[in-house]
Amino acid sequence: SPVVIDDVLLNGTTLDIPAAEEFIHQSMAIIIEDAVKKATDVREKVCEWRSPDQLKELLDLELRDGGESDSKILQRCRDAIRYSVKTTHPRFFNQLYAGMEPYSMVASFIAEALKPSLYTYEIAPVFTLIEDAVLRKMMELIGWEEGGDGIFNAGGSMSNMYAMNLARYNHSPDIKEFGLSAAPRLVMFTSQEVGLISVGKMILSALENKIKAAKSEGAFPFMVNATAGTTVLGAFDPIEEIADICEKHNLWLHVDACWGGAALMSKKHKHLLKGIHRANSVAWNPHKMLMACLQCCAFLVRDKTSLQLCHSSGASYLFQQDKFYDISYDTGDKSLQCSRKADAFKFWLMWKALGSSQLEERVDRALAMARYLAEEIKKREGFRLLMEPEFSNVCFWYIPPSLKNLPDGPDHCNVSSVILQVAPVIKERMMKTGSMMVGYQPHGDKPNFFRMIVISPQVSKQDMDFVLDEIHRLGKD
Ligand code: ABU
Repeated sequence: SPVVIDDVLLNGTTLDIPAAEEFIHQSMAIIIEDAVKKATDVREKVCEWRSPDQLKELLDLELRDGGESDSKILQRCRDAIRYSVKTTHPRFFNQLYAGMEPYSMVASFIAEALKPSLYTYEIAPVFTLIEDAVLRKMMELIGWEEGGDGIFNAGGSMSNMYAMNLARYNHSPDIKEFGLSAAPRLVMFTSQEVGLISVGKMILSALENKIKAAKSEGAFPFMVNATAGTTVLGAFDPIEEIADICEKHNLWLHVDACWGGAALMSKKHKHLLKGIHRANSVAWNPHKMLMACLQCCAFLVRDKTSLQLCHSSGASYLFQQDKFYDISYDTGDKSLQCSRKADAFKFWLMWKALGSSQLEERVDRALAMARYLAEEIKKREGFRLLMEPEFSNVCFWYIPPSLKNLPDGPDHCNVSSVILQVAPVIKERMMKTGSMMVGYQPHGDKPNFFRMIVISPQVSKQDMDFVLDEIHRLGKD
């Protein structure tokens, strides 16, 4: 039958620029008022808590055949902001990120408006060069004098997966062509904080013993993951000594510095990562302590060719070899993703605006604030510090007056198991009043404790005092 094409569909629709402009202006006004000014105002709530069922009803989530008016859509924008957690609020201490970073936010907006994808230079010339410049500067801070390679990607776990891929490829390159059947039984080692073969906080003798034991069982150790700033305790593995062991046994050393990498900006605190220049690869997330907008995650590798060799598949629809420009700038063939956002731009623009000196101050300030909080905890009745903070994670129990005479528990953290119930109850109360957000968790043999993460320079010691007063207020009955 003859092909029939509806002529109306061939006319195209013109974007109504004045209407789009008006809509964008109005939504920007809402963003500035509600998602920037109100969201960072200490007098406002950190969250307006609703249960999933209440929220489903409030948001009217169903997608229908007909579209809605702009005024209705603007109301939907207001509602989305209203019921979201304000992670930029000065009383948000729940995650490994916090605080408002206006330069980075503007960079996000620009990147979203332009919709680049960083697989080829032809699609993202500016952002490709910016990514390259940011990666080079990060490598300089790590101490790789000869440079290296790297890629911004979709998250710290993704960076760690990149590291495992590269380490595995380095050990058994045939894997790329023949799959896992081409590999012997490979074993990697990491600290207890992140599971797998447990060696505590990377106890060096235990690490070496476990490597030898794995070899004697016929397995092939290929990688050690050292952590610089663990998620819960903020602990740092001894990288220099681990590097010695890795060199001795010819193992790939990856440093997960997603959280602690920020200390490299600080003359005072960079000793925490002593030896990181000996790592084969590093994961470092500037969206954490350095406050770039989410997400902003760099994977860096000392060897200049591994990323390309391990991942390249040479898709001919993107990476034509006969292009008219220098195709070494087509970074997508090194990546596991295809589309990739201009995340480095969010870091670059704020770095340009603040300079390294203000980033350094940001780190120093956060660690000083964490130290202040830890000292306050030691002074206050009912509060008990879990350990001296190494970084800006401050972990502690609160023991309400009603429980203070309970006998100590059998574990060495010296708290009764009744304490397990305290943090979840206080957390529920803080969420429902919206006064602040602080995380809690059990960890190993330690029952539920609070984990305060101090990041933003927009918080003061008054905010630290408020947190302790508020925990006491919410938990004292
Ligand atoms: N990448 C782990 C972050 C988890 C947290 O914010 O606690």
